[in-house]
Amino acid sequence: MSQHPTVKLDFERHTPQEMHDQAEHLFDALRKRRTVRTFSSAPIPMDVVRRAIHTAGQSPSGANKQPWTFALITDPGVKAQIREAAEAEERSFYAGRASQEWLDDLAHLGTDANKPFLTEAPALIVVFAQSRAPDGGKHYYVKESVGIACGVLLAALHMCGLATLTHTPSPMGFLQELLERPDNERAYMIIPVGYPAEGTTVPDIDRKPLEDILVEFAPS
Ligand code: IYR
Repeated sequence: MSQHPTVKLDFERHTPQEMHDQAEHLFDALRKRRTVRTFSSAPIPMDVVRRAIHTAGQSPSGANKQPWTFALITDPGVKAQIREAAEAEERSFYAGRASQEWLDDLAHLGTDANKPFLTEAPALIVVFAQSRAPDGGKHYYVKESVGIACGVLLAALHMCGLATLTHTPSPMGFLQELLERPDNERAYMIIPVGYPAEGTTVPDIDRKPLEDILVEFAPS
């Protein structure tokens, strides 16, 4: 007998038709998710955002340590401070820290050191990764765990009708200081959330076809 407590798995079997329909529905929905860089300042339902964060918190993590903290910022003064510090880092990135190859790879996105979305989006979620537990206990696979939670969060917000952007000014040390996070936390990603501004355009890019991302090993 196992020594650890268990509960019965809550798992629903779907019919093959339901499975197929759901797979198509998710593909169609998620292929439409695009990174948005121009946000309306219109208010968004914050209970939806909090629920999406709670959904992200259901993600798997190393030893179930759940090594994440989500800072939700709607205060215009704090957003302005984040923008100012992020733009300072980005100016040094674009003016020399980035290699020419990196800048060339970014050229088609049209990004630069100006980050108006950090003040225009009604909400910013700063995701922090906890290198250790607050009591000093060990955490495992922190980057993998927090990456999964961010993916779930982006998908949840998108499925709820909210646009997002994954922003990673580098380095992000200023966020730990500005948001007064403890020493075991490091900023992992900033996710501005809102409705796209009227007339928003996005780069005309493709996603790789399945053949380019899948290798199969099936019985012959
Ligand atoms: N952090 C910079 C640069 C940047 C880097 C990558 I990789 C991108 O996909 C997009 C931007 C910025 O936010 O402008």
